[in-house]
Amino acid sequence: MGSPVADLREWIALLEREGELVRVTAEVDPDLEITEITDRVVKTGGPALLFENVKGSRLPLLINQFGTERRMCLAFGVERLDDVAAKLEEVLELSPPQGLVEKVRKLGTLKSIADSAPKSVSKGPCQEVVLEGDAVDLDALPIMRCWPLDPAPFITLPAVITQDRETGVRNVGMYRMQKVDRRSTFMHWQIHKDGRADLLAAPDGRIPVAVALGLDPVTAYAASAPLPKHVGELMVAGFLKGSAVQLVRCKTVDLEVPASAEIVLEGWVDAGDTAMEGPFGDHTGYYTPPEEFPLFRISAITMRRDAIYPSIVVGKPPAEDEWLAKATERIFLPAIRMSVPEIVDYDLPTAGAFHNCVIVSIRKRFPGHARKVMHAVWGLGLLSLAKAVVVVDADVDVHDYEDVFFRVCANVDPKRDVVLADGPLDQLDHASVLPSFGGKIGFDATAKGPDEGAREWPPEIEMTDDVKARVDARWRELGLPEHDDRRAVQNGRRVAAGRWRARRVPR
Ligand SMILES: Cc1cc2nc3c(=O)[nH]c(=O)nc-3n(C[C@H](O)[C@H](O)[C@H](O)COP(=O)(O)O)c2cc1C
Ligand SMILES: [Mn+2]
Repeated sequence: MGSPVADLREWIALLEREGELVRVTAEVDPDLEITEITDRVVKTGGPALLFENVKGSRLPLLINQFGTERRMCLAFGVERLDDVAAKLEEVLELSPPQGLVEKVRKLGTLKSIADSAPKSVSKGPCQEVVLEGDAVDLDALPIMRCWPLDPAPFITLPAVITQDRETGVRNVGMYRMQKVDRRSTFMHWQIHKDGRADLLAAPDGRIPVAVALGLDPVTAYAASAPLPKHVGELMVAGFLKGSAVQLVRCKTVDLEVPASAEIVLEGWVDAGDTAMEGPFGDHTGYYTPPEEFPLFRISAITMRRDAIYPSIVVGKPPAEDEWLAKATERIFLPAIRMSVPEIVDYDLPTAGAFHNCVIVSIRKRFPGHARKVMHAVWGLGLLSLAKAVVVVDADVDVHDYEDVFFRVCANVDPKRDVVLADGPLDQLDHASVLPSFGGKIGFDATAKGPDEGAREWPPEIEMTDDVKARVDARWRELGLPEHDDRRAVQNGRRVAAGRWRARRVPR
């Protein structure tokens, strides 16, 4: 396992070979028009698009590279995204090896971790062209204005690189950047994010920043992954790719960037240099209102001679970022199980903009166990921003929303089984009374015993196995149509999400 591609070009070539990419040669407008075209393609599960003739720019624009489960698996070089999780699980499993075979296997794992650290190299294609001073001009890039109320174009798929001044740990995050003029953008570092923390920790309130555009898909994904602050995204990218990310030193700031990037923006962010950013048509499905954010002043643009510009449109779910989020959901399950081992599986519904709602199944062992897990979720990394947590028993498939809804309706006594709490919320949430802080709700939809104040819990209806087998055998004879899964039809589009399930827990 390991990513089959080293950079964006190899990725585009792979997508093309796999019939997963369409080149569009007709001229298209980066002002709203690309959004409308892409949104239709994304919502029908269509291919990645390489717009070769974008109005006002020489650079081609790649979009919808992540838009389906299949492309996401192609990027990671796996059959199912759970295979990526399995690789991580091996690393997270800290138990000492037992026999010789296991020792050798663990040594291999340790070696692959050691080989994952990014490596410095002296030259990289991302610096074939170097533009400094007056030559810096964002107008050359085909930056999209995505939605009608957006006041300006936004760079939407960047890997923003900073460094923690105290620990030296490099951070890479994906944060939208509203274009301000030829040489500046905003930096949308939300309050809970590592990039913001790096800025706040700078003694003089000013930090160098590098932005890599056009990376191999695994490294680009890693920028969006909610890793703990001390864990380097490029290390994880190297581990998932199976080869180290190569870095070159920037021309005008003291940072390193992936050598294979298509385009790099170098510059500075000063905590005192702020203005009102937005509005922006966001992945919540609404416009986030204008808010004060720092500006990014660009000191250099470096790029490949024939650079390709990457983009993504977020908006009302489902959008292209659905699959970046689903990858995170699957990949982080082993890490979540490290701290909360009673969790069997979890699901972040796309309609909940990924963190508004968490469905989690648990092996329940003691009174109040579901509540313990709710509070654990509200204490875990960016899951702490979850508004609603629904807890079901181990035998419920969390990806089967019809079944989950059934359990909530059937098993919840609203007085006994609903938990109201409050805590930090996503900065993008518009429903809370205060920004970034507000109410949370937990539903305990597990079976409850007398130790939790329930009457005797009734048995669930299940047909006996012998009768099921008999009817299976007789089905043809009855002259009735074949039926696979009644629920699959009812769930409509969400059938696709069903294929993401980790492992079915035997009933
Ligand atoms: C397409 C896309 C756009 C995003 N835009 C932003 C953004 O503008 N601001 C932000 O704080 N997070 C944004 N995120 C989420 C962050 O990338 C994510 O929380 C990541 O973990 C941040 O990295 P960090 O944990 O190192 O700060 C975006 C994610 C995606 C997939
Ligand atoms: Mn980080």
